[in-house]
Amino acid sequence: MSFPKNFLWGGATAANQYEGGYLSGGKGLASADVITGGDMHTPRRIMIETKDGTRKYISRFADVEIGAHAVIDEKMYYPSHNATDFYHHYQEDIALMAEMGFKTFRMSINWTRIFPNGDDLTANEEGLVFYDKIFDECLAYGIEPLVTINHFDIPLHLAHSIDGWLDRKTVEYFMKYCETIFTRYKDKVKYWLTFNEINFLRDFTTLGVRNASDRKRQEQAIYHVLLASAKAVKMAHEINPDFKIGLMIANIHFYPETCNPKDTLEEMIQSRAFKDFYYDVQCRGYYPSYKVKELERLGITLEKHEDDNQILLDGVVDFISFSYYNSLVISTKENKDQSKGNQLGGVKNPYLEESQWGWPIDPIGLRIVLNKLYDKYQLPLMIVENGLGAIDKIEPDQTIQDDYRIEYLRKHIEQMKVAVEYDGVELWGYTPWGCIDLVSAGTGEMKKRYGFVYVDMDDEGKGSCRRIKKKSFEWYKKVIESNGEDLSNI
Ligand code: BGP
Repeated sequence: MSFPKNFLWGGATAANQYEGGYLSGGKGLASADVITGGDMHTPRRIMIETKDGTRKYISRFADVEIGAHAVIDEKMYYPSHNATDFYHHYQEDIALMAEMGFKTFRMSINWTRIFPNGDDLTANEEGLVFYDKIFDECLAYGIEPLVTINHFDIPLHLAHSIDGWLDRKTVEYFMKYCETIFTRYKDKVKYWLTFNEINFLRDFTTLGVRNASDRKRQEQAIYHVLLASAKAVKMAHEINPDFKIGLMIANIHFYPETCNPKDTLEEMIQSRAFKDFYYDVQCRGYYPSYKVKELERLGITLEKHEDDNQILLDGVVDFISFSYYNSLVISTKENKDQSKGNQLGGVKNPYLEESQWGWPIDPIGLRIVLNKLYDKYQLPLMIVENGLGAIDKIEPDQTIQDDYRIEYLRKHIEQMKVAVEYDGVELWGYTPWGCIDLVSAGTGEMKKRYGFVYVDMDDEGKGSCRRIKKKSFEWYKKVIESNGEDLSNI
């Protein structure tokens, strides 16, 4: 058998794309609640009110003007507000996960459900009770919760009042949030991830920073996030030594376009900037030399406290988790045919097929990623996002024949298997993205679906929210039942 007996098969979600109930139970507004829907051709936007009272929409979230506030435009649809309503469907959804045989369920806690403004003196009990119910429901089925502490948002009040992560006070507010949830769920949750795709945090909606395209502001905010992540690791271990706490990075694999050394060098530079830096800090506990040199060249001196270096060292993670959807090609030549991908694009790869959203499909890339990470850091790994965003069609007999999704997942699991069985990589688990349909982060669409379970909801937020099992539901159930041995289609 290739996968270990206790392999964590499951699925993954995020509060702002799945939960809804955006103001229910005392929840406060988060940055994710002010982002409109969009589609493949229309970017998601936020309405801002500038200091002189002018209101306008912007789509480059790193360019929110200093002093501006995000506001809600009542005429617009905001996907996070109801999302696919896990808030009211959690029992039904967790029962469906249990039916598939899930061993784990990756979900995130909404920071603003616990601290509605971020800087509140006391936690919101109603929010804490909500997650108590979710974890109890999971545990009753023997499903281990895998909790992302922060998934792509920040309390809006912190963004408006102190520019979010730019201000070191946010580290302390975040620590209070961590302490609250670590203590409260000490006996219910064992596996934690600090920040979702920490290498994608760089604008107003994720960092809460206005004018985040200013490198100094961006680097300082990221420094605070990394510090907070390290402090969270240390605190978690103090509260419960059995906690396992991991990092989470968007692992887009980069290939140099040719064997021209210039392409390989460029690939190395871009890999470092995009992801290696974040792995290095969180796995080794210090800023790597190439980053130190880069900051020096940019003339950026980070504001630090005396014991910060020790904090980073003390906060190295227990395991690595990452998302993997696609690879990209890096070239030094300009004007090449472009491909899309998870938030980033690259040069078209002639060897790969692409999804309906233009993301290259590369299962072998996943084996390469698993090996590279394990070789370099020698830490256990978890794949906490992977999957195919596709348009699903309900047939007249109410079935959904998503063979394309089965095919995508099957090919990726095959490569995981080789990495474990043949290469000896230590892999703890696999949680495909959006196991129950949810809103797309990139486009805000509903029609870009990833799930094993269809949710009746459209791009304007209309629908009954009824859950329908897709063909992949039965297939994944069989995969889990056979612990990854039987991957054949049904
Ligand atoms: C990752 C995010 C998820 C998720 C996924 C799929 O970057 O962590 O939140 O949404 O990408 O991307 P999309 O929703 O844009 O298809």
